Amino acid sequence: MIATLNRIAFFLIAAVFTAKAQLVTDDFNDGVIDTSKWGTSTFGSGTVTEDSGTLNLTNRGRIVCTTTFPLGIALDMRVTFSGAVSEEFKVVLRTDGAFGGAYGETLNGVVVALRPSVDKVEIIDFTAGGVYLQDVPYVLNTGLAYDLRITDDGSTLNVYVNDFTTPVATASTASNSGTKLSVYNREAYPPSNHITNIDHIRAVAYPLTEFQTWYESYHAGQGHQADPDADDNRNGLSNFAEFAFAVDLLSGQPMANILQAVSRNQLTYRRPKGKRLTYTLERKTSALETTWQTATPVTHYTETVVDEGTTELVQVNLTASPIARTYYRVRVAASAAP
Ligand SMILES: [Ca+2]
Ligand SMILES: [Ca+2]
Ligand SMILES: [Ca+2]
Repeated sequence: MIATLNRIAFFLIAAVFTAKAQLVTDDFNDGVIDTSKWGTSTFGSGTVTEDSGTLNLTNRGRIVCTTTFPLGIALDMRVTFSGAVSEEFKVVLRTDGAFGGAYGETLNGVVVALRPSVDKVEIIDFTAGGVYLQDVPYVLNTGLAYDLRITDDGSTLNVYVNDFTTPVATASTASNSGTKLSVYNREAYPPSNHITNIDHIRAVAYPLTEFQTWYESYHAGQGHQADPDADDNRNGLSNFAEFAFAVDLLSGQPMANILQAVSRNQLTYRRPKGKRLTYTLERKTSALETTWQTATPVTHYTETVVDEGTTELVQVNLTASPIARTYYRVRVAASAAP
């Protein structure tokens, strides 16, 4: 991503760095349970396997994510029930991950239960002693894949199944027993095997970040899975960079239209207004230098910001003595907070 001027004066490079937004992601495709992400355990005749591209919980197979989660998370996964119908599948948030009691179930946390045996979706507060917060009818068939989304802002939980616009169940509770996430089958025993196949599991902090919300505005329901480092429209600019430089995600633009050298001594770029983004002008005077230096205001440049409504145009006027080749780039980073 290099833009050059006539009669080479300087090069312009925009570089974007951002932390991965996803707390955990797994597609279970390599046939080996990733122990850096999942702790597994069983009760009774349960098993946990990774096979045929999914994680498979048979009878009371259980997993606990090794990640420490913030209080608010959004969790996506694809769930398919196979084997015997009598099945209760549980996702536990706000838990310490401990199992116990006579049936080896979660000891605490807020549970989202899918129950094909009775065609219900439930939200149960185990921290409060097993209080049913929601208990709604929902047909769950064996052999069909269900896209499950749970959003938890630390107070209100929404459970979506296939449709990410209208929740199937909603409940609020302040209960909080820990920073872990566990997933398990309740059915513990044969004669028939009760199997839940899990795929495409992803968790992100919730509420969504500004970047994810922006992504959602182009792809309804997909903001949770927005990958800042991906290049959806393959124009050489990461999705996050398109957000940070106020580019239309769908149409895209070449780099030269984003960070522009309007003259030998001025470059401009556009950015969205009012976002928690930090822009830093950096420079180096030789392509052989491996490190960039932060440009110093006044000494190296002055800046004029033109208000354009929802965006602003930043005019960077370079004040350093012209050197045949000085390289500039704008680095942008998102603040940790949304
Ligand atoms: Ca794996
Ligand atoms: Ca898979
Ligand atoms: Ca792109």
